[in-house]
Amino acid sequence: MRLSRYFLPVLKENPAEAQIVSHRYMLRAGMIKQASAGIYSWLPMGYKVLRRIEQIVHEEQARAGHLALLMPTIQSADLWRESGRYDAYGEEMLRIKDRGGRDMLFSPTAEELITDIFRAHVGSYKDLPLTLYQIQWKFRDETRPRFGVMRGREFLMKDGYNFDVDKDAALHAYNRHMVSYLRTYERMGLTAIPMRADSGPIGGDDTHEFLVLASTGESEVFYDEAVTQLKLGHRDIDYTDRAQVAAVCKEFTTLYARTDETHDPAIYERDVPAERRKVGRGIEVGQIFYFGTKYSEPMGATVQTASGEKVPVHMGSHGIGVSRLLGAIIEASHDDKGIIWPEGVTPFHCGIVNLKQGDAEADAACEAIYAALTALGLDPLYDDRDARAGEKFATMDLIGLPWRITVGPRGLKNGVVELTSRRTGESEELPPEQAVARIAEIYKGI
Ligand code: P5A
Repeated sequence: MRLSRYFLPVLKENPAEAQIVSHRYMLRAGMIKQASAGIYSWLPMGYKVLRRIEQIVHEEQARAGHLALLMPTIQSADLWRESGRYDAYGEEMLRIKDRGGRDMLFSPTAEELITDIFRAHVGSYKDLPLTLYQIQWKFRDETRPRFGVMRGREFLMKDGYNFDVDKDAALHAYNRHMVSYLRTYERMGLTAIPMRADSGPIGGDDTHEFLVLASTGESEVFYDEAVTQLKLGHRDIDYTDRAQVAAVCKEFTTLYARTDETHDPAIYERDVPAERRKVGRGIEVGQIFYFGTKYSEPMGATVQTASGEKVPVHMGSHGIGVSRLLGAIIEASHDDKGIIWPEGVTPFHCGIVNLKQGDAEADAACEAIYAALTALGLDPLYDDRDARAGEKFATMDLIGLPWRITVGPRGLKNGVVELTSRRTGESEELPPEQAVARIAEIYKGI
């Protein structure tokens, strides 16, 4: 993409309404625009990152054997009356009447709708295990929408639902989600710590939240410092192997890590050596639940077991805050000049800065680098504007592309361009072809 043809409405001034850094940078980098309280339009670069995040979620869900579908945002109140949640959900639910006076709602979550799909089409244990998920907009009329996409009213969620014949199988689904979520967040450059949590209006006793440590997080967290060192890495995990998956979960949940809802000072002091006891704040980027037959029983979603018995199906649900993740990633990865995108989610793989637009040699070198990167399947952003070098650097730093190739007449005289890491600020001079090869190498396998 050429910046002169792109729509990147960068703001020079700090927007007064933004209280935290991710909100400030998302507005300044022209990624989002508020439409009304807690509701945003996604401008091209913001939308691009959102889609990158969605893609990683889809890839990791497919790896775990889960199937994507899409359900409507507007649902009938009748289904929610069957589960008993229509009255229980409260003010957060946006209630709507259609022209016929029927009660409708904008889905804050979709346990009822998925249970209705299940009961209509599945009746035998032979069709299980089954996990269906979607990435779809949700609406929750939060009392205090704030911090931009972090706590929106309309927000994008990945919501998944597992159906299993008994509790053991459903707990394997729970564990499988935990492991696949760990991999999902790691690919986005995040350390998200599973912490035992409260289940709230979704229900059930078994639930973990995934928290990214950040001083601006909304939850207070208590953890063993050693938990921040755990990594899944490139381990090859067989998601159908119950023992293997359970062992990984044990590894990630044995050390103490709790939110203020579940914190137990006595256990904390007993189990964590004093020098490793940490208190901080965290951003909740996901939550998984096992709630058994809470929905299947009242809604009559049953399966026939191998012995011919008809039993309510065992379920859980699992959510990732897809739009919230943009804010969480920026909170975890930025400096005072702007965003620093992890390679896994960056909107463009690298920037190309032409220090002297209009200089025949510099223009030709930039064009050649742009063409070479594009031919390798990479997506560069070429700042081809007729602007001062300082302005170009400031824009690149703000929008946070992890790599920048700087091209100017002086370097070209010696046959070199400059390759700069946004994260470390370190630069290296090398011939243009080598700069291209290095970028290609960096993104191999990401
Ligand atoms: C799990 C999927 C559920 O709703 N039902 C279906 C279960 N879980 S949850 O924890 O309530 O939400 C899942 C994740 O969505 C994000 N989230 C939000 N993101 C932005 N703005 C909001 N107002 C908001 N509310 C929830 C969180 O990341 C949460 O973990």
